[in-house]
Amino acid sequence: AGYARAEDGYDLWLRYRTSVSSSGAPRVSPRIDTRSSSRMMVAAADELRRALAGLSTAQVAMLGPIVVATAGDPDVRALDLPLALLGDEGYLVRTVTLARARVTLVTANTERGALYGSFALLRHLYTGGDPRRIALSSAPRVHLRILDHWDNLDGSVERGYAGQSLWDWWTLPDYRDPRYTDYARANASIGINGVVLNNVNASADTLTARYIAKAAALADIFRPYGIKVYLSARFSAPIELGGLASADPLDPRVAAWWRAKADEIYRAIPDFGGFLVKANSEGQPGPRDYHRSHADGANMLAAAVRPHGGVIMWRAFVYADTDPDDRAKQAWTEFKPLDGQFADNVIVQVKNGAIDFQPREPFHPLFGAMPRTALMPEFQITKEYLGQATHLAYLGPLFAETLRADTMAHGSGSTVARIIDGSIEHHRLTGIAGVANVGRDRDWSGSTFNQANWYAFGRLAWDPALDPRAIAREWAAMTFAPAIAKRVATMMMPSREAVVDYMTPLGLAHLMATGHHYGPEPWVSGLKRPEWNPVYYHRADRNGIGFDRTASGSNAVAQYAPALARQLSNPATTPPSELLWFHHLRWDHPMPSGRTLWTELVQRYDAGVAQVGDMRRQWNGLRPQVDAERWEKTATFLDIQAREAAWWRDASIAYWSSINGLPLPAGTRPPA
Ligand code: GCW
Repeated sequence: AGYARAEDGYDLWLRYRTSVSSSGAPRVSPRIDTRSSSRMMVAAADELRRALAGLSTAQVAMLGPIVVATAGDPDVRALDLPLALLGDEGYLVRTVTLARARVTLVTANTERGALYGSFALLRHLYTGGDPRRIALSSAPRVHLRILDHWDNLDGSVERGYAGQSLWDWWTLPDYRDPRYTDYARANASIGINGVVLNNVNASADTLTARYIAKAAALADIFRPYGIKVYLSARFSAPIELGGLASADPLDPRVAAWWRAKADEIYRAIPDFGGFLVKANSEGQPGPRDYHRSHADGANMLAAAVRPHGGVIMWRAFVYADTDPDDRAKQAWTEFKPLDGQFADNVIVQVKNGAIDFQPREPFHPLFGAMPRTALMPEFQITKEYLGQATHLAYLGPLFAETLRADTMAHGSGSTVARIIDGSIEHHRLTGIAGVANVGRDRDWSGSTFNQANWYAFGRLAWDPALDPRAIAREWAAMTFAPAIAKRVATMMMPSREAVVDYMTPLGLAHLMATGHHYGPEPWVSGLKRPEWNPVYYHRADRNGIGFDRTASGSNAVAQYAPALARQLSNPATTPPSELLWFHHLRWDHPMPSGRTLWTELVQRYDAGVAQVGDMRRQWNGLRPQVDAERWEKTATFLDIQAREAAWWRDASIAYWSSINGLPLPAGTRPPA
């Protein structure tokens, strides 16, 4: 006994301590009765035991014995609880009287629901909830809640900023790093039930027997935590691995190769989830290489996994060299005509916005536009365009903004959330994906606050209606301590808007440096393809700035429902936050604030920089309540962010003024 554990962030939000100084050392053993010895129920019991060791003796006494039992248990049946609406993943946790004793009951229709209920109980207790009167109940609104890893077989991670891939392909399948289990615990705690192991820019080797065995080992570790494994499939694998002359989806030999491949995978992984496919985008092979449609390609694969209950997640991120007048229009142009043509075990995966995971994008026009096709949104948890490893940007508000956006496609109130959870279009298959920000760093995500984005993604995938501030508080209570949760959440909430402001305010987008996307390069103009250049996106000249996507320009607004398209066609009825995404306006365009566009733009950059200074000060105030190791790292990262926010502002303003020749608005500090 008696050495201080390093606070290196490894435990994520599963620290199980009620304050920063409490030790988590076992004090009393609560009674835990799981009534089943399945691997899943053993996992639940282990978690409860581990976690309850962090509570005080008094708290454990108030909780009473914990009973984890499914609906079929005679004791549970006798209580006649409202379990019908919980489906096969929901849970109910209640203080009840069983055989004359007060107990905390965790119940559900399935063991998986009971596992989620166990984590919900722990969340309740470690966010300051009362152990005596517990009444929790929830069921997920979305079925497939998936993390997409962009992990390569050589251990690198595309757009990963938290170290090498978690998967050690060299030592798998034999060595089962305990870390894989901790990863599964973290995911199960927030309801994630699927993991795509490899990059969408996929190597065909993933589908060889060697790698299938490795994937099977991971699937086996994840199974007790309710997590299925999926693989990204390279569309041309029948050529590379099968020696066929083509990968034409309508060629029966190609279909037969995929059927045999699926059979082989399911022999090793009986509950394999299915394939994720990036086709005909950024140079990836696909059905268009054979003049077939995306539906032809997806349906051929869907037929291969169908006998086993698998699904195909087919990406709509098509970004091809087809001389686009507006890159934002490509996905809709290619996919909208295919509505109704996809098999019912295909779900089309659509990025939250039409370009590419920018700090802010209007919601993707495909949501609401394909009522006869199951669609799942794809968010990026890793912050490719939002300061990568170091900048603090809490993405809860970004995810929620898309989910709450009103497509108006089926009347007002047809939000993206209600499209994708099936409540409007009645799809059986529903899903939501996030590109993981997890790697081999001790703290998994590269920084403590990046962990919050993994957490928030999982919580919003479970229930897209959750409030991002409440999620931030929950996370902060478990990650630090309930006593400071509110202050930490207050610091987190404006952080994403700060990034928008100092990088790409008022609807600007894609002004990041070429290739790595870190830092400002709005001036780049010489790259081969027009839409590789930032100048393509901002279109600034002496007179004005912004991308005209109305009828006088690319008319991308016409891809939205008519009522919304009308609003977005007029600058006066376009939200200022999306103004320059949809409109090219004069520098002296009057803004609702009364300022000119130029003055407002400069003011936004300043506001972003100021907000970072604010966060830094708030973090100083939290120093006494946070352990030294996590406090120092965050403080240093905030210093980096403060410096780079100013870099973004100064570089951007200097560039814009070199174009418009306008003086800096009064009250602005000139770039240092
Ligand atoms: O965001 C862009 C990234 C690519 C990525 C691509 C995609 C996996 O810059 O690195 O490739 O999108 O989503 O397919």
